[in-house]
Amino acid sequence: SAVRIIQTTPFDGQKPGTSGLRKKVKTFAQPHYLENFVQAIFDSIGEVGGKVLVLGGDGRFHNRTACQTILKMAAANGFARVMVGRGGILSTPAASCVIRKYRTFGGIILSASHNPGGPDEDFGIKYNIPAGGPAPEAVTEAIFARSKAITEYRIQDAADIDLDRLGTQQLGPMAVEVFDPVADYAALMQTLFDFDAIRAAFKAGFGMKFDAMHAVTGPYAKAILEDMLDAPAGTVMNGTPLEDFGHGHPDPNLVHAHELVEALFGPDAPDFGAASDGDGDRNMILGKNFYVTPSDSLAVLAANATLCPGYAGGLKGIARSMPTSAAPDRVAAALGIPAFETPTGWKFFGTLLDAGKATLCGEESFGTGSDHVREKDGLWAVLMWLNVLAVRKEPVADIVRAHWAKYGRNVYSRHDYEGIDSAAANGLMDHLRGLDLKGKALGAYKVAFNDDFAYTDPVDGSISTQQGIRIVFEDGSRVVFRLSGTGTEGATLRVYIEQFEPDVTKHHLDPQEALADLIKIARDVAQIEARTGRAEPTVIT
Ligand code: VG1
Ligand code: CO
Repeated sequence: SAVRIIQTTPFDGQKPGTSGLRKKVKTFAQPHYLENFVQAIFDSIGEVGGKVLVLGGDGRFHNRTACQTILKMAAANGFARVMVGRGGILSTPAASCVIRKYRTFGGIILSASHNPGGPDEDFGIKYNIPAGGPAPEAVTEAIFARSKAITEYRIQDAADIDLDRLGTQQLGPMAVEVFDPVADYAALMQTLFDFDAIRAAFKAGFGMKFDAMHAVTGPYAKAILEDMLDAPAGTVMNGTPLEDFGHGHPDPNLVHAHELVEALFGPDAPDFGAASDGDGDRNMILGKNFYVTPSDSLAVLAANATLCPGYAGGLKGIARSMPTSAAPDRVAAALGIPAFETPTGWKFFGTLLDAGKATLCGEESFGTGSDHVREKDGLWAVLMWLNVLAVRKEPVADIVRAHWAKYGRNVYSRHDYEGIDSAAANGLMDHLRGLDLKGKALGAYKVAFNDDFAYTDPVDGSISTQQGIRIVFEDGSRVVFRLSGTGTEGATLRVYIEQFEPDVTKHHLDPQEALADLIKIARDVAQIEARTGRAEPTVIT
């Protein structure tokens, strides 16, 4: 078979966002669109000749087609071998695991994560570096720059690979190894958690529901929870990956994971509920009639980490994204270990993990993870909770309430205004950026400072600016404003609201009530309704 060199011209807007390039399927399906971006990746990451690449995705519509194209391009660009998950399936954390385990030259992950899938919905692609994590900004900038100058791409003239047949096949001069996407990941989980204790808990009647939301974690959750840990059949709901996620929105939050939420807040609620997103890197944790915010989840896991074999030696540090609540910082202080505050997006945790400065990381957006891989990891978080619950034998709600009683509660909520006009959104951010609020009163709160968050990476010194507007009050409460970098339609404004509550008699309050004054301040100061026409957010988490 021969290599074909195809002439092409650049597309506008192939700039990776918070987590890779995400666009409508229709955009990706245009002739040369995917090819240009893939060639831009191969041109930007150094010599690829003779190297091994990992490939797979969340199984959404266009996943298989894109896999075939990328395999042929990898062959034409000189890769020696590509390891592709069977059926083109590979969760984001499993991709990170496999890249690290087999020391490959990184991998390509096909996912638009929590965004809906289908012919009229979203697709996405990102490159992960040999350490296993999302490419840092220097690399994504190089890929973007290359995408603007591209004139040709290389593709092998060859038949499609059978993605469902395990084993090695030949594609021109390159080997394609179709592998079981679950095995390596499941083996890693076994080294971190006390499977015997979890198995014993299930045997004793501990009840759980896991909602895979028709997305990629289904096969992983069935293999680990039902087959290895003996959870009853049916513990995993919606466990078969579908190209359109069953017309759902595979975002594990109180709004989109409603089937699970109804089960956990219903009359026969099991002890524990969890869900993951399209590509398996997010998690939502529920107890019987109880919702654990992602920020609290990170804090509770950090405080209980030594109950798990993989973390029995203690934690080196805890890292969280800036909009995530400071609950994990309180645990870090109590443990006498450092706490790090990074911009939004998992790529910013990579250097801290590589340098051994942090062991656990998390984001308020249902992302939790550790140094076992370089991505956030939904099922890992669920297993860590299971390990803690199996050892402590207390309800989720009691564990979290006891945590608040000890450390105080960082009352927290995020309000999203989705699909607003981009110009209005940018205008709103410019307006906030122009304010000087220091020392001023907003309602009953006095502003300590306001800024646009900038970050200097403590390991490599790289600087990232304009990472979100913070208004921080003298009592430590704050409101934060960001525009989403993962959406594909208009703009999404995210407003993060946090207040510390040391008084245990107020810990039972609904965050929307407890934060009502700050929520109003945030809306007023940003002029949200006047600028966007929206009186209320579309999603509250
Ligand atoms: C969102 C979240 C962010 C997360 C990112 C990728 O980004 O806020 O915390 O890292 O999604 O998650 P944004 O820019 O839309 O706020 V995933 O599971 O979509 O890969
Ligand atoms: Co995701």
